[in-house]
Amino acid sequence: MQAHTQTRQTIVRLLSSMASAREISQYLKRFSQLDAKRFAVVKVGGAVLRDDLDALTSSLTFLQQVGLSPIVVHGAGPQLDAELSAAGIEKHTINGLRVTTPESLAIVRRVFQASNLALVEALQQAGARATSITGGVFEADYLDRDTYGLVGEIRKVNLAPIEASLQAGSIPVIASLGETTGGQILNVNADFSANELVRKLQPYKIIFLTGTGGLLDEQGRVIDSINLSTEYEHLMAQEWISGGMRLKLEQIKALLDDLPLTSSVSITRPDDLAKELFTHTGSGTLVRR
Ligand code: X2W
Repeated sequence: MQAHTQTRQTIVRLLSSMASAREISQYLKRFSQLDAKRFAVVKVGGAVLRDDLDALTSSLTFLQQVGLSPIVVHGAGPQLDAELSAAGIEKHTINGLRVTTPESLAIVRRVFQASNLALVEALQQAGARATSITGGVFEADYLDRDTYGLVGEIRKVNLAPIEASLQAGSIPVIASLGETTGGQILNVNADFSANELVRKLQPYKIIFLTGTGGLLDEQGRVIDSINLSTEYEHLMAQEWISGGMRLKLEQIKALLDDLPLTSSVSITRPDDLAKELFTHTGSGTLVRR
């Protein structure tokens, strides 16, 4: 208990360099009052696992040290590209989704498991408690078997493994694999998994960790904040908005439409996670409606 208090004090001191202690304390208090499973869902892309594991691990460990366990859902896109290519399997995507054959699914499962364990082990080595969850959460159906093969669309989210992990004071680290009621494992896009988990949990913060650190404007600078109710139409009408960003904004809007007004989406880089959560200025792009 004392160690916990000391950690909190150290953190408040450390963060004071970027914001007032009062500001940070207000956020800590607000987050601590939430039901543990409604604090934050953090989506981690495979590129972040590959390129920024240290910063990711420190940021997540820090949150646990202040008594806040985020729920982590991760992808493994670049890792899958590399392993499938090494096995001589050519990449084929339709609408950004990987067409998945029985042969590639075996690799997809193995790579998801390895990526999941790499994060869990890094967290444990940093002194955090983390639980590996590679199944049992996402009940899925074939999205469109003829087009995509063994790719899933989530039908139901089972919270039991997540709740057990949080109750044990451990960060749930969830791989984006689905399973049909018949027991067939399916490959699921990690943004879709994160979104469905968020719809079920209705968390206060939804954080997408990326290498870019936010949504970028015409000059390639991170956009601080977007208020969807006043800016969405205007932004979507801009020529400079890339296809990827357009898609991301559409998904975020659809997601926020299903959440309470108090929920917000942040896109930031792992190193800036604490700053985004505990300061008024934040770090990446904050999206509200
Ligand atoms: C994705 C799952 C991994 C993923 C794939 O096979 O690449 C489908 O496309 P990132 O790193 O978050 O992009 N699944 C069906 O989404 O990883």
